[in-house]
Amino acid sequence: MQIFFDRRQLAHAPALELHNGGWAEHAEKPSRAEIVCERLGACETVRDFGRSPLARAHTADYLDFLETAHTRWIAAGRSGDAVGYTWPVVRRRPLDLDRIDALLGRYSYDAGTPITADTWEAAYWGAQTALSALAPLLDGSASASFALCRPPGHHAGADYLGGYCYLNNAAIATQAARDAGHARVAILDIDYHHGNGTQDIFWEDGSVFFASIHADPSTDYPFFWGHADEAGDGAGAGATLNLPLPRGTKLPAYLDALEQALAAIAAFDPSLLVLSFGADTFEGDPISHFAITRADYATIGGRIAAAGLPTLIVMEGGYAVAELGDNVASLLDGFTAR
Ligand code: OKP
Ligand code: ZN
Repeated sequence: MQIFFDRRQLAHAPALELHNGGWAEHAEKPSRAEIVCERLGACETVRDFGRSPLARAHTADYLDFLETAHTRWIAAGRSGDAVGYTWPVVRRRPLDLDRIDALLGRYSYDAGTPITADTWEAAYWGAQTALSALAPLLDGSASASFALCRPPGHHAGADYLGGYCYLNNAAIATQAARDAGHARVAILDIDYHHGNGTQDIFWEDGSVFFASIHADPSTDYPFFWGHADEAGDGAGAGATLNLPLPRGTKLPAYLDALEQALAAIAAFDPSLLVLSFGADTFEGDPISHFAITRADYATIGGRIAAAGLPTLIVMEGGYAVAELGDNVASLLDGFTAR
């Protein structure tokens, strides 16, 4: 399997996140990607597809905000990472505000996702990593590839960041595949957390099927999205499938959900699968509560490969850094062995 990685993604290193009422060391560390890269060995060079494929999944004003936010933060006399503190919830309307704190509130939904001086650079190359890994699938020279993306993307919507995510790598690649002629693309999100940003981007899009297996949002982040009754709207009605599972879930119940997701994807009959892969379902993950083992990832990878679709695997979460390389290798080995 071809593996794509770009070291410019490592520059993003937020110091702290607001966690259970205090500022804690940020869980989404550069070493996550470094350790996976070391474990997997040689990586393909990432190409620059420019800004236009990003603007197919995100709004132009959001991209401008993300690119300039930290500069504006410094210009406002601040230091360190930029984080919002006021979010427009009640009777929101499209006010044209200039103050950086207002913009942070407008373009984000949580306080766990700081913007550093290097966030744009890292996120930009994360998106290019996904697009580069998609390329061999589009020209038919490969049937599967792995985009080692960081920071993750699946919580980022068309015009907002959140959940450690800034640019939605999987959504950008999915839309690029649509634009390259794939009539129907399926996204399977197996990160521990619901991929609310991806779901939102394709909510009314009947040409993209979004299936997600994740921790029940009644108990886990992101709380407000990922409930079983969320199924899409308009032309996308029925093209979203949410399979929330309880804390403590082990492989057998997980595989039942996976079979359900894969059956729905098969019925949708896509020509490409994008797998949003978070290894935070791991039993030893510090911020999550499933009980998937390293060996289980090979089983899961094999089962997904059996769907027989050209597959772009995009890295999302996974915070047990010491075990992350082995867990990712296990899923990729299980996928290719099939
Ligand atoms: C990103 B991905 C407070 C808890 C917020 C955010 C989890 C984001 C996970 N700091 N947790 O889906 O792995
Ligand atoms: Zn996650």
